Amino acid sequence: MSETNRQFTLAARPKGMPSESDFNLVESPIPTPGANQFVARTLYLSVDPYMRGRMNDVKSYAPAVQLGEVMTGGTVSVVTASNHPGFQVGKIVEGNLGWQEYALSDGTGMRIIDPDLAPISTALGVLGMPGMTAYFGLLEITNPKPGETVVVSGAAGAVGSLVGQIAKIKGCRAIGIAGNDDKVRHITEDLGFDGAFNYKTVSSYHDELSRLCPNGIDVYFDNVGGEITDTVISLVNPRARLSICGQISQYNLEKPELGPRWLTTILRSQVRIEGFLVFQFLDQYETGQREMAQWIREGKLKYREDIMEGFENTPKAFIQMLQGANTGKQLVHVADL
Ligand code: NAP
Ligand code: FER
Repeated sequence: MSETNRQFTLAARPKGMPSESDFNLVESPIPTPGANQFVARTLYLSVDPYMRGRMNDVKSYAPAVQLGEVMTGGTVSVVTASNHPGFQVGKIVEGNLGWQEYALSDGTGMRIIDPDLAPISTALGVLGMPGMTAYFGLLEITNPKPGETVVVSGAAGAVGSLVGQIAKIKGCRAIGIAGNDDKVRHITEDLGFDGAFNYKTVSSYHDELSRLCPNGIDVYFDNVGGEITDTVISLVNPRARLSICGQISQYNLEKPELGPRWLTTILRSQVRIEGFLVFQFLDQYETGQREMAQWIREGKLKYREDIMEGFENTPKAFIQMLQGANTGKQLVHVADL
């Protein structure tokens, strides 16, 4: 075991797409726990689109990461030293301990994971924040009915790949939009989506969506925003429901993009658009996790993890995820148990 802790701190606030120089790799002593504290060693780190927002100096649902501060992020870790009665040495814990190899915690926001129930990495993916986003963002926000057509953008990613499969479980027709041909093949052939297209190579979003959704669009799960979403909205059925989960096409823009005015369509078609933050469903996570785990056991729900090896590659994993290199949930493997 190394004697020093390594951490990634925020070095600069990016303009546009982040670069590796926006992060500093710093070394510090491994912390020692005080009263009612424990130290945990990171095993897996999650890199997520929301982290791009935390790098900006703007107030949102959570405070920005300050320059020089350790980057925020979800982790699965093992307790290595403890003065906390609830978190004994050897326990596997999930929480937000940030981009570092060792972290000090008083247990706030941490939960103990049972490694016998599922691979521990799933606590950051299908049975963690992205999984709950797909589950509640689809089922609670849009209430999809059998026979309806559900379109999801960002369809091969951590959230989107689950949304399409949950739609299928509910008896819907699932159509995905993703950024390369392998992703399109994966979601249709491996995950059972009814159709999909590569938004980077088609000549018309409108023509592809019309072809794949002959009965129109009843539900849209939006991970990306921008022109893809504008086009979906032009094709929605009366009483369609739109779940606004993410707008990743906008996160790295230096100037806000202007789009068409579609509120008349929304009015005439009596469409409901609702944004959500997964944390609003925190008190229902257990239900979601139980049902998702059951679907996995029954073979109805598949998940993929894209794992980058080595703590030092965390910024690279993050940037590549923003650029679309991942299929399924992007993780960083930091250490073995
Ligand atoms: P992810 O989909 O696994 O990874 C991000 C993906 O976004 C990339 O793989 C890339 O795939 C796609 N992308 C990047 N730039 C794009 C662009 N300009 N246009 C279209 N697609 C682009 O990430 P995730 O964790 O599952 O998150 C998906 C979305 O959900 C994000 O917008 C995120 O912010 C949001 N989210 C929201 C909540 C909430 O509480 N509301 C919680 C979790 C996540 P392609 O190859 O397809 O381009
Ligand atoms: C996310 C994207 C955006 C997310 C949260 C937000 C939890 C919230 C943004 C804001 O409050 O500005 O992926 O995940």
